[in-house]
Amino acid sequence: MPSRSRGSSSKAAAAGAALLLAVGAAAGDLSVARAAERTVVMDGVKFEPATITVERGDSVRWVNKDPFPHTATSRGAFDSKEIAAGKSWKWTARKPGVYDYVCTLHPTMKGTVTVR
Ligand SMILES: [Cu+2]
Repeated sequence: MPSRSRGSSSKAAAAGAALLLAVGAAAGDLSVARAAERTVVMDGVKFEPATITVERGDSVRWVNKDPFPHTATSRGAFDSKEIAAGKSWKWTARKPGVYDYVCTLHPTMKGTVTVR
């Protein structure tokens, strides 16, 4: 009796592990296929590209190539705070909409992220 119950519980554990593996692999494939990372470069006191459209779930990474800090700030939506020279900051787009943003340090620096 003890050996029988031991046998069946290890069988169940093996089945559970196989199921977890299968679910994990499927989720991994989905995220690789669907979530993209897009880059906006901050260079010459400009966002390049200034206008970008992404899919919900994608992320946008701002990369500061200027030798001084910038921000990517969309009131009520996202705020990178100061991104130092040579650094970057990433935001994941979770909600569809049109997000106008500025650099709070250089108000002539403007951009738009559209999330579909
Ligand atoms: Cu700036």
